[in-house]
Amino acid sequence: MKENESTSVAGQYSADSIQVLEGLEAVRKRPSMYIGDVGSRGLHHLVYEVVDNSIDEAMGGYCTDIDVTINPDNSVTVEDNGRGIPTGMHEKEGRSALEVVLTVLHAGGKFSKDSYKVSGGLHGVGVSCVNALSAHLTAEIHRDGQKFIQEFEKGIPMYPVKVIGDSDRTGTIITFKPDSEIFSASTTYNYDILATRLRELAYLNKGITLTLTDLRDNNGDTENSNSDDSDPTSQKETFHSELGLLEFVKYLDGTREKLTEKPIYLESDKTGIPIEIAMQYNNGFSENIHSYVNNINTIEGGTHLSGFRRGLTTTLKNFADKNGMLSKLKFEIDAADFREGLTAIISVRVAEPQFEGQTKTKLGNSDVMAAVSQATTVALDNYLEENPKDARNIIDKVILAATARHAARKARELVQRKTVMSGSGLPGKLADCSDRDPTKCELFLVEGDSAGGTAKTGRDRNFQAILPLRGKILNVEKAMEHKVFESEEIRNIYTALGVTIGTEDDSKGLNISKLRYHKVIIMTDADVDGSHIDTLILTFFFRYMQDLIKNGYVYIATPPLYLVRKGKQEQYCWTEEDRKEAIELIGKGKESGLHVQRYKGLGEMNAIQLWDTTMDPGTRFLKQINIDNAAEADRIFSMLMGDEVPPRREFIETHAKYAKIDA
Ligand code: 0RA
Repeated sequence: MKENESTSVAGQYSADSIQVLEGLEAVRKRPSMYIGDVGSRGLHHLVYEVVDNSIDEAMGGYCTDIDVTINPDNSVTVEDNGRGIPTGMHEKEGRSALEVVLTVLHAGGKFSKDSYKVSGGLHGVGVSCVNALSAHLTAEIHRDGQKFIQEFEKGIPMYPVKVIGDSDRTGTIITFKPDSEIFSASTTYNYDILATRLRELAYLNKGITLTLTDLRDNNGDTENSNSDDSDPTSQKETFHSELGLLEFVKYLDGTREKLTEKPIYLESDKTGIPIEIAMQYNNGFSENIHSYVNNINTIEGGTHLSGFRRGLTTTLKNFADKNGMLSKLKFEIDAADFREGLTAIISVRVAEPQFEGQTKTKLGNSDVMAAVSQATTVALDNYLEENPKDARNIIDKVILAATARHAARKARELVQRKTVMSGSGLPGKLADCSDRDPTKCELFLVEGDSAGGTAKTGRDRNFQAILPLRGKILNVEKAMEHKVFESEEIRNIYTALGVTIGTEDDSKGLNISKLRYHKVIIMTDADVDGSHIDTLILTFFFRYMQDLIKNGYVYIATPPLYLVRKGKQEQYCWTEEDRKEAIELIGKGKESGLHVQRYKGLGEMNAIQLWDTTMDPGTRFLKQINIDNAAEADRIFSMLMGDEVPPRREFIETHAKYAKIDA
């Protein structure tokens, strides 16, 4: 926060105005520095930024409802029933407090106590950033019995705040339209992305009611909104949680078989650091711990996560020892064994969080470690004493995990050993490329040997390598670890990629520093089987090589669905709309005389066609896989690939319009 030492009021005003313009310009020049990127993430981040301010107001106890609306023109309105941003004249700045909040970078803290605001990192850059990156922004304030309004263009006020009527309520209503000059790829909001975040916020901030309403005709799921057969129904959801993380864990673990009657839940504020934790064991094999600091998902973990792990391990170990439950065990239990099949959420509020790590999502504050560890120990100890049956189930699960891990050790070593490989140490089935610079190289994981053969012929062997996979790989969601490492297909993937794992008991010590390709492209048929294989491979990457996804190295190739041809004229089509367009263009609207070929699989294309449509970097479409929301991704994978069938059907039915289902 700047301290301005100007003497005259007028002088100060103009100096501040210049600073405002410079500030806005800085944001518009390097938007990524403030909101991460100008792609889909950055676009959605604008909404989170505005909602965060309303959440702060709610955390202070002044606001109960936050309504987010996606308007027909893809602008977004965030409305709350808080006190309303103050509209009075701000003496020192020579303009209203509202204008200061909306135009001065990091001004938020000037007026509110801002106790759990985040300094640095992605969040907490302030509404002024949203304003700077919006073609238009309207602030409507209800306060002191009046209704105020002020509008902005690219962050610059169109006029000072003015009264436009009376009001019998209080609150803030911000409507902004992202600037397409900044978000040049797309300014179309995705309902599901916003819904997932608002749901998460409802669980993280119990008691608050958040709603999401989509007023667009087609709910934003197509870029070309000119189709006239769109369904004009609006979509609306309400998110509210009375029990907070307790309900969040139930939601995330909905389809898994639980080991305890209900989640273990704790809330504590003993050390001045508010801590909320919910955890539940299931009979699965993965560890799903999600941690948050001031509502931000700390995907790189940090001191709060370490504290939780330490508390969990020592408490369970002491309890088991004390009750003689480990006496029969002939080997050491590893810390990871205490977390197999555990779903947990840790949420802490830290006044001055220090964020470290590559993506600034790793908490560094050292005092948080002991606070979380202690809170975990106290709550877990009580729970185990009071629920002996659950305690027995948990310890049995830990012993099972330890035994399986012990057995898996050999299998893990198999991955590292050069058994199924050719002289080069690479899998015999791999057709490698000649370039050795990983940043230039691509590996295609191809469904089936026959398509693999076509891809080998069609590729550019300088930088494209091919690894054919035999049909469906193992469903790792349902398999114990040693089965995974015993699978030949999966071992081939490890060795082809040059990715290694710790052969010690901590199997998750993934090492991708020798990764041989920075694009790993899954290429399967454009049918139901192909989608299933995509999901199986993605599940494997998500559970065993998550760093690959996080670094943006994983892609899905998109082969075309049709070829429309007449004489020498031909056009490949990826969607139904493409096909209609091609018929319009080549056949002048008539299908007679046209040859329309439906591609059911990669095998129907020859090598040249496969290169032209799916492999040539100049013309192909690659879908990059990213994890927008780790908790939701975890839930979806457990549901799609786990053993409970009914929820899977429900998911496919409700998402049928997204799923590619063959007629
Ligand atoms: C500063 C002071 C006061 C309220 C707010 C900020 C405020 C900001 C936002 C942003 C979105 N919704 C908001 N609601 C409130 C209140 C000061 C007072 O009334 O004493």
